[in-house]
Amino acid sequence: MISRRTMLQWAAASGAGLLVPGVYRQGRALAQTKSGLFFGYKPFTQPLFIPEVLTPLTGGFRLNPAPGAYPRDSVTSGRPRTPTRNCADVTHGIAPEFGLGPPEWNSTYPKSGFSPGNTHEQEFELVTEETTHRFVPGGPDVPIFTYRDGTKPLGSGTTPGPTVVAKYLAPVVLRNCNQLTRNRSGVNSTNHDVETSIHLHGSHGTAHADGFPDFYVLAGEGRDYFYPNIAPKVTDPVTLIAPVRGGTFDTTWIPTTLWYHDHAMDITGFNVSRGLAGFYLVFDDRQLELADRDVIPKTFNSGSTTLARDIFGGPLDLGLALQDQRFNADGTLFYDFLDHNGRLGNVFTVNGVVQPTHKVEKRKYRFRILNASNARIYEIRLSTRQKMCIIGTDSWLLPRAIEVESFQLAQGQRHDVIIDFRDAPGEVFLENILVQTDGRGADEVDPTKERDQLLRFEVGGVNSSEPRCTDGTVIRGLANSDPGGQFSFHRKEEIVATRSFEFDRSNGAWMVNNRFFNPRRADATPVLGRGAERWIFENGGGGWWHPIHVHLEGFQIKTVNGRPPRRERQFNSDLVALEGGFTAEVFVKWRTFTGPYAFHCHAVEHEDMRMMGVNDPTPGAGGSTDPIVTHPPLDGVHRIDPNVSGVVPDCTELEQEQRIYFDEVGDVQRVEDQGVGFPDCKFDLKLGNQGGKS
Ligand SMILES: [Cu+2]
Repeated sequence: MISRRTMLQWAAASGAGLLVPGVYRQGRALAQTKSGLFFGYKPFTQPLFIPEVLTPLTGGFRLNPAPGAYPRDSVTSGRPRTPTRNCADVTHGIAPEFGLGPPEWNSTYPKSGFSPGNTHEQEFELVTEETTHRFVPGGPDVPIFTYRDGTKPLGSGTTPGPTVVAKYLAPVVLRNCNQLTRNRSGVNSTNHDVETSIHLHGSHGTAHADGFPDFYVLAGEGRDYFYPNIAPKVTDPVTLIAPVRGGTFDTTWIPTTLWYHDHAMDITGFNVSRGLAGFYLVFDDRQLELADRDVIPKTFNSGSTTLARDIFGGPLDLGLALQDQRFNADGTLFYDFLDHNGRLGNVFTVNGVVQPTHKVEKRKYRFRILNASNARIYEIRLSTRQKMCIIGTDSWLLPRAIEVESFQLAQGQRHDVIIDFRDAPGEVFLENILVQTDGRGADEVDPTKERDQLLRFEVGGVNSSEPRCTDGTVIRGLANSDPGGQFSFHRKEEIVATRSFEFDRSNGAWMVNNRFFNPRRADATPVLGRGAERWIFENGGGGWWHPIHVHLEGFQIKTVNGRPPRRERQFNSDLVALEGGFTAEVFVKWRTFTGPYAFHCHAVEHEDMRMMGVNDPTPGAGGSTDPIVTHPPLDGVHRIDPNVSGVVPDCTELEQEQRIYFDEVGDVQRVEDQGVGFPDCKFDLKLGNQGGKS
């Protein structure tokens, strides 16, 4: 496997410098010059790439074997059969929540009765593969990692990957096949097996399908990701308890703008910077209604949900994934596994294209703007200083739109923005005015000079007469004051627990509450469905920025350094940017699904170097035999429950052969001993004591 650890081991063994060919090169990295020249490229002369919408499998359900019906070695052992390096051997299984009959955790499902088990409504196939990509015309063909629509030909993967368009309350199964194998034919820049794990960032989904860092899709194998596309359960206002089964959903948290990206332990930074990211959009009745009223743009009169794909992910609803890349002199992508501070690029791309241009008409567009960079933070504005109308923050719609001249995006954050090109001049640039010189964090907003122009809009046509999006335009609506409003705040009276997490540097690596990440140790075990919690994130300082992201549930930011955050960050977020020395207080509820889930710094090299914790919400046993209810927490005493995680029971030889796990005690001690990283930590430690720390 290719991993940060392997790199550290090799570097230590060779006295540094021995690194994987094609991945790390020495020498001066190529930069975008002032005049924009990059392999002779004149900026803003190539079109913006718009990912295609991922094709649902048609004609009923075509995944073979069917989700949940995998070949087993024996019925009694329940173990998946020995993998054959064939993707159809879906050895990583599916979430246990998938097969529970008509899923009571979704009381309004099934809607159509479409599936034999009423378990899901759509199937997708997504292949992870390496291919080449031209960042600029006439430039070299550069090996990148891509996601490919499984119904499309080999080698047609893209970055960003295909956009998933899903419907609220319509569960889907996405089968991912990881073709990043060592001996793959075709493009093979690493000559290594590359393990992956897909995180659906901002989703409220099962732990098995959440991209937990070592719930891998091993090279050559597959994994079924079950996405229920629900909102969390409503907490009863009197008992403060959300039911594990049945119940209704908290419409405040209906998901909207998600993105999927790699989350594999140790190598997320490598995998994401190399291309493994895509958009995942969820639509609901509210958004269809907003489209009907032209609050959000549409290409056709929606009227019916069958036209949803003309609205969402279509030409008026564009995902923009912002990245900063670094290239070697030969044009290949530069990645330094020994840089744990943060990979900062010097060439800007939008959807994998260096400084593209996009033709727009004088009308409204919806943009889902995503910071997909590893270390860079952006302050985004339009060159015209025209205001942008924010209708969503991270995964969720705002109750009412907020107009701003600029907004900040830390790594992983999104804003769902309406930009109206009416009255715009013929040329408008999307630009970044935040100055940043290294992985430590942003320096300052500089509105006057050295602006980074990311994307050029070429504006044409005649002014439309659509209604304008303005400050206060009702979007999700406030439950207590807007007719049909769906948004409400977590209340102080609901708080049942407070937890604090300090994010600190330690000998060049990164810690949470003075501990390195261990996937087999829970750092929080909140009781599922019970009230709300106050989580306090403290940045230990040193000037390092740590954008903190939690999985499973979004939170509501109450204060940053004792003050309310920016207006557009006062509602729902899944990430809070902590500048050096900053402290943030957020309210969060843990509902519906048991863990484990990660929470971590989204400066991806920090995350890879272990600035991550495990949150393992548990409903507690309570005498129930329900596999969901009886799941014991990952509290450092209990081992991970295979019924919940979908991993193989008792860490069997299969998993040992694949070297997924490592000894908890051995690993943590070695990390601490070594100071930086884990050069002596091997994957082939004896595994008998896994999870047995007391
Ligand atoms: Cu960090």
